Amino acid sequence: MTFTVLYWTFIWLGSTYMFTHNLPVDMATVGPESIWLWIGTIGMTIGTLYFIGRGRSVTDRKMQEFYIITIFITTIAAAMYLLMATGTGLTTVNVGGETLTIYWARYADWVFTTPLLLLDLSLLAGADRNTIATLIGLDVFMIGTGTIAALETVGAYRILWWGISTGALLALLYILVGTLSQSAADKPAEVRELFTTLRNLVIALWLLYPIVWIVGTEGTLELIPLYWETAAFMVLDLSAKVGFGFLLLRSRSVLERATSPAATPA
Ligand code: RET
Repeated sequence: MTFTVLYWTFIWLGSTYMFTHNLPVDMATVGPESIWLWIGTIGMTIGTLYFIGRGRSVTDRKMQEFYIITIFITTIAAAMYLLMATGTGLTTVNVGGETLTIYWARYADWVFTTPLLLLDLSLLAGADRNTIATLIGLDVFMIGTGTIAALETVGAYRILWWGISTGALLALLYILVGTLSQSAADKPAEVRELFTTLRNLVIALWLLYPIVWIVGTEGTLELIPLYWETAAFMVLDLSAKVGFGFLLLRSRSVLERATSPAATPA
């Protein structure tokens, strides 16, 4: 709540300043793809309210961690989707004489929400601190270099940064399949099953992001237009955040088992 109030206060102050001082406001405007951005905003908001509703009666502090993390994930995404739908969260980048519309707010969303998703998964697996730090470090590096790719003005360098970012994604997924799965192997059967489901969901969905990026506007190939690219990212984001959170928080007994210190393999 405090976060949301502070956030929108800053946005409001910033835009008021820009308009009253007649500063050059970016000329990028939202096109018909705004329909998907509004659906994203509403979907993330419903997800947030649902998780808050479910989490209200949870008293165990360890279990609360999963709720707090997941609620932050969809709250941040709802705010960033609103920023995109209302036309602030985008800019234009000139690449070889061609003007691309880039929704920068996606990266502002992902740089916070993807580490939080990995934290949820790591807590479920009972990972150690080094594994969590490596995963989150690789993830922030992936989104950071992905942001450079999106804002780069030389076409070949865009692809180069995309490659670097994709390399970080592959390394990250390798750790999910290796070290993190090994940590989860010590957990009771239901916890292991939930971990495997969520891990596979992450692998399948996250691999689609660089593909949508490269075949969409950002990859300059524009095999799919901005309209459909925005729709694809919205479906991916809702599945990777609300779908993931729903599966994670669905069974209280599994979370109880995951957090109980006496948890031993069945
Ligand atoms: C970019 C472009 C550069 C190459 C790679 C990317 C990966 C992005 C990912 C985003 C995941 C977002 C999620 C959001 C949650 O809703 C930045 C698209 C590798 C993996 C899970």
